[in-house]
This record gives sequence, structure tokens and C-alpha cells, in this order.
Amino acid sequence: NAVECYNDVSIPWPRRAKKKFTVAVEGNIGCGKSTFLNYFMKSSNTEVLMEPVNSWKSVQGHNTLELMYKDSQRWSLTFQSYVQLTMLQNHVKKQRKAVKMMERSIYSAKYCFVENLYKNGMMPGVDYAVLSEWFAWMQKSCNIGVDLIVYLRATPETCMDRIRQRNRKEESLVPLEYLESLHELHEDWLIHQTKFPVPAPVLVLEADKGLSDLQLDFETRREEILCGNV
Ligand code: DGT
Repeated sequence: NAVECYNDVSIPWPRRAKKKFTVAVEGNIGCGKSTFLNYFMKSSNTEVLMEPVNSWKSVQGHNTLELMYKDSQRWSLTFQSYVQLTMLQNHVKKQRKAVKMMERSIYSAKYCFVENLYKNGMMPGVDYAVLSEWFAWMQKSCNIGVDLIVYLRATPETCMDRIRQRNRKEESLVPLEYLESLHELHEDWLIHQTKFPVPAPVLVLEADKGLSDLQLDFETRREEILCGNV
């Protein structure tokens, strides 16, 4: 049980403190989160929850991601309230393996994306207030904790190149300024840690490098990333 585990010094810390771990993988659009998750998906004790982008593109037949990019003023609240729901569903989903890895979290949806829309005038104050009330209530009432954040830190220019290469239809309208603004919000939240609470320790991986170099880092940091559950 958890207490025995806590006292067993042969089990590496922090696995000793708690048997199951949740890792949230964060970073700008196009920074390489899917590559990271695909890599760790091969670990037998790890379950991976990819971001529900496909469900955002088809909510009872409506593509909310596309609507949000086409007319943010009109559709931001619609989109963000659905993102918040799908993130909550991932947070509370029963964990069967020792490590649960999530692509993004309810935190980056709020602290980076909602904040960005509001700050840049794409979301009215009243919509921001309603989402903030929901978010505060969920923090108090739901089990949305994470144990580690892996921040894939890439420059907006690298992200732009990768977005262009993958050529997702909805993202054809994403300008560099949007990525720059999101980058600053991730940096404020996870590196400077001045703006919003950080819900877990942050492990930073520099993600501008090429895929094979990045995978070497994944391997070197494997034990830290899987919290000792290697
Ligand atoms: P990766 O593997 O690092 O390239 O990850 P992506 O770019 O596939 O995944 P992500 O989460 O950065 O973004 C997927 C798309 O969904 C992208 O167009 C940005 C958008 N998105 C994700 N979460 C939010 C959100 O909370 N609000 C807004 N407005 N857009 C979001």
C-alpha cells in the first residue's frame, strides 16, 4: 500500500511517496509534444492521453477548433469551454498504470490559451470571468493534480516551421505573433513562475534541436520523467 511504499527506501524517490504519477507535457503549438508522447508510449508502465484535438474538430458535427481560428471574438468561449471539459475528462480518467502522461492540461488551457485570448482582446471580460469561475471551482472540487510538468521549450520560429510542415488545415491562419504571445505565457508560467501557480515541479527540455538529439535527451532524462518508474 501507499504507506509501505513511502517507507521502503529501496524504491527510488519520488515513487516512494505515491504509487501513481501524472505527468503533463506542455509547450507551444508545434513544439513536439506528440513526438515526446509517442516515444514514451512504448514504456509498458505508462499510459498516454493524447490531446483531444479530434474531438474538438467534431463536436456533434461542429469543428470548434476551426471556428475559433476563423472568428476568435465570436467562438473563443465556445471553444475554451469545450477544451476545459475534455481536459477535465482526461484529468479525472481512472489511471491503470504507474505513470499517466497527458498532452497538455487544464492548466495550460487556462494560463496560456485563455489568458492569451483575453489579453489580446479576442475574448471579452465577461467570458473570461465565467471560464475563470469554472476553473476555480474545478480546482477546489475535482482531482486535477499533476506530479510533474515536462516543458518542451522551443522558439516560436521553430514551432512555426513545424506547424507549416505538418500542414493542419485549421492552423493555416496561425501567425508568428500568436506563437510569440503563447511562448511568453508559457515562459512566464513555467520558467519565471511569476504569473500563475505552477501545480508541479517543472522539467525543461530544450526542444529546438532535431528529432534524434531530442530523443537522446528523452532517454537521458527517462528516470526523472517517469518519476523513478522506469
Ligand atoms: P505538438 O505535438 O507539440 O506539435 O502539439 P500540437 O501542436 O499538435 O498540440 P497543441 O496542444 O499545441 O495544439 C493543437 C491545436 O489546438 C493548435 O492549433 C492549438 C490548439 N489549442 C490547443 N489547446 C488550446 C486551447 O486551450 N485554446 C486554444 N485557443 N487553442 C488550443
